Amino acid sequence: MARKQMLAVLVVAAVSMATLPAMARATEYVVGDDQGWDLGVNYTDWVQSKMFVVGDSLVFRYSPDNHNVLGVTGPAFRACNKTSPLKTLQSGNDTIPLSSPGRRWYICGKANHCESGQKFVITVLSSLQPPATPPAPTPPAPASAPTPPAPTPPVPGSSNKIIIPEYQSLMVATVAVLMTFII
Ligand SMILES: [Cu+2]
Repeated sequence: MARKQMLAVLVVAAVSMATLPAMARATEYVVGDDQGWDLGVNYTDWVQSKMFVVGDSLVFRYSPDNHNVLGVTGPAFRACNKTSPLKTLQSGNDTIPLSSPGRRWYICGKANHCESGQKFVITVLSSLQPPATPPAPTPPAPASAPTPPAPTPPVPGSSNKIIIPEYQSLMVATVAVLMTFII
């Protein structure tokens, strides 16, 4: 097969991998999965394995006698401030469409549930492509440097984790193969 044809096939494959998952995807995430929206569920763990994209939705399932859902601002989230939520849901089976990119904060407004950990924050992406790649870790100072680097204090609330989906690894592999043809 001619090299150019080979290249064309690879380009088509790469473009398909980049666009197909984005078009096919519109996921309904049941908050807490089988455990639902309740006390004693680690929502930080639940969020960590997910990637939220515009078009997806959150489904909150809970006993409306015991819980509710408040959509709040970042500061209200951190302080568990329930006095002026942006949105209040209390049916026990609430769906929230994620219609725009950005951060969303949810807490339970009952008793001290928020303080007990019934809360989570998500970042909704505009597409499957992450908005930015995480910065590469700074290499340590060379051994010849006489002074050690000054310790940097951890920045609170800066854990803006970006998950790179599997298909992007495939993309990278495909591009690598492409490069061998071009070079
Ligand atoms: Cu609650």
